[in-house]
Amino acid sequence: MRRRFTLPALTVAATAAALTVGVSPASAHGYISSPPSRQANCASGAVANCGDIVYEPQSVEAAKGSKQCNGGGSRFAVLNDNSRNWPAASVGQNVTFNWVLTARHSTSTWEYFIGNTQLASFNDGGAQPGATKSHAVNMRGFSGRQTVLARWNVADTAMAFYACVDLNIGGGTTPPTTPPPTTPPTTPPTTTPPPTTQPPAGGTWRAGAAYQPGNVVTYNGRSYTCRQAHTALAGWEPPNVPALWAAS
Ligand SMILES: [Cu+2]
Repeated sequence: MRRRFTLPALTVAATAAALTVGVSPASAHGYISSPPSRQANCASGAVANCGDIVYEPQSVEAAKGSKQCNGGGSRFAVLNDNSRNWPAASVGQNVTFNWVLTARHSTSTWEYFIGNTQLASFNDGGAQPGATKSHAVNMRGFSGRQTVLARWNVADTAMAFYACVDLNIGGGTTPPTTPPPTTPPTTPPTTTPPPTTQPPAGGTWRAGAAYQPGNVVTYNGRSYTCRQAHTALAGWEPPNVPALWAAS
């Protein structure tokens, strides 16, 4: 997507998106789905009363260089609130972070921090990522409850995407099991975008299909309702992308 002079336009679009159902694909970007980031925990309903982030966990975009969970932008300040009871995923010293990218911006680097310590940096040299991205990151001896800040630095804009992941780090050498995909919502969002027409009968989710809000699909035996218009890609399976699909 072209982003050279779209900051005011983006703000308007994001505001409009917040006021209407669903979210414009133009404001879709990416976030860490597992271990669940703070925005993923909001989108899944694991943490309540998060505000608009529940509709667009992929949209935590702000200028590069921030150490705040919301990137220091004007939106989503709830993500910085350490007094929230953020669930902490139990992990070992090696953690695989899995991103879901709803827009695949060419990328300079992916960075991971605990406090001021940079745990890892991955340089993509301007390449365009796929629909998902995974990084194995060593916790460098940090233990106990910690918050990892991840930054996805876009190559051709001044912006980055931010995700904070709360972890409970064990000290052992046992490699961690791969965390499961973000769990479906246990409680519905406070305001579910109402479909304007009756959802069609559910077919099986498939990559390449175009979906509209209200469409119902089945995937691995569960049904999901589309929350945002999009064309499905491999890696965007409904359980992976709560921004796009709500479990029924
Ligand atoms: Cu984007």
